[in-house]
Amino acid sequence: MPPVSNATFNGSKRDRFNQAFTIIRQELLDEFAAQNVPEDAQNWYRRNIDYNVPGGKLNRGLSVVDSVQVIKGRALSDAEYLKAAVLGWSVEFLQAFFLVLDDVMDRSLTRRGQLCYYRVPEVGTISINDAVLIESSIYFLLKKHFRGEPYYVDLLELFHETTSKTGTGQLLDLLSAPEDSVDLSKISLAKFEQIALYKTSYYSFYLPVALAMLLCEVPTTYESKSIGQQIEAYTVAQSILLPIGQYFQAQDDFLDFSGTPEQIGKVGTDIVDNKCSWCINTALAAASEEQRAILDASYGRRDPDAEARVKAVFEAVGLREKYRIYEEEVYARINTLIQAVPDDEGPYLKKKIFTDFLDKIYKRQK
Ligand code: DMA
Ligand code: MG
Ligand code: MG
Ligand code: MG
Repeated sequence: MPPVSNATFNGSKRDRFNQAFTIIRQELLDEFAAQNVPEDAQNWYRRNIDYNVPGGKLNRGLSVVDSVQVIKGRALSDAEYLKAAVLGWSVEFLQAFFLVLDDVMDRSLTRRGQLCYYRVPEVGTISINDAVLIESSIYFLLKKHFRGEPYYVDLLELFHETTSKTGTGQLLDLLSAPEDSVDLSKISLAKFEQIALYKTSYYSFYLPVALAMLLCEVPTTYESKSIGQQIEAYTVAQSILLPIGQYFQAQDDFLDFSGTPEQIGKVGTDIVDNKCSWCINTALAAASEEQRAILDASYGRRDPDAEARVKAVFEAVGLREKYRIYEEEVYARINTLIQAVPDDEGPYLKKKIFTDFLDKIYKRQK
């Protein structure tokens, strides 16, 4: 492999991003080996990365690169591309870190079309430590590629704060879904929205765009020439991206119920896990007394027949149609928010950052 400073990127958007992964992966493996650890540990670390990091849809990672290009308003040099891709892959590493642990806590079976990592026989609870190593890889990459930049501390704080928000969200998710004590009167769509905000919106939507903004050195506050107003750039970005994240989690919950494992790469567990999902809350709002009684008796039980009865109620209340209507409404509402973003020349916000990201997920089937 040529030295990183001479790396070139070519082909499709995904090809280029994967070429950056090859470089990043080798940097991590070299650094790991340089600690003089035995070969079995090196092999273990390599498999950990390869099993958990690269196999996703890459929406989050690619959005960093796409946003950088939109803000700069031009194609990137290879050196610029690598920096953007390192930040993009750092989001994918953060996602991998959370997913390895999420699957343990949710007792999930499959992820991205393969066995959940903790279910690989020789892995088991070592997956918890492997998640730590995936997370620490982020900080090695940031140091290696950004240590000399004026915004290095901002990157670190953003990753730390985002991790904290997501951990909080996972706690809210788990506390709202106790094992063996189902009480559907304790959950609500408002509760769903708060959980989704913390567990999903910050790391999946705000983080990729905020990283691109930091890389492009978008100022915290600037005077918009096009509308003659002060813009709090990161606050405006949050006001759009956080609702997109809640919409994304509603999709994730709907696909957990309606998607096939072949389609979504995972077996849905929300019903048996007693999760405060978009589906159960939307069904509760529409259920008759009889249907409510079935949900009370069957939700959150680790029993396939009980799960089937819940699914039958979801169908009977017309959940698919309610989701279709919800998706149209939320898409229109978020587009209205985006239309208020001023487009200014220079390293500033643009509507296209947000429309591109929203259109990556609108009507997604996986
Ligand atoms: C995922 O929520 C949230 C994080 C922070 C990984 P989830 O458990 O609904 O995700 P999945 O359906 O992918 O297991
Ligand atoms: Mg899960
Ligand atoms: Mg979860
Ligand atoms: Mg889910």
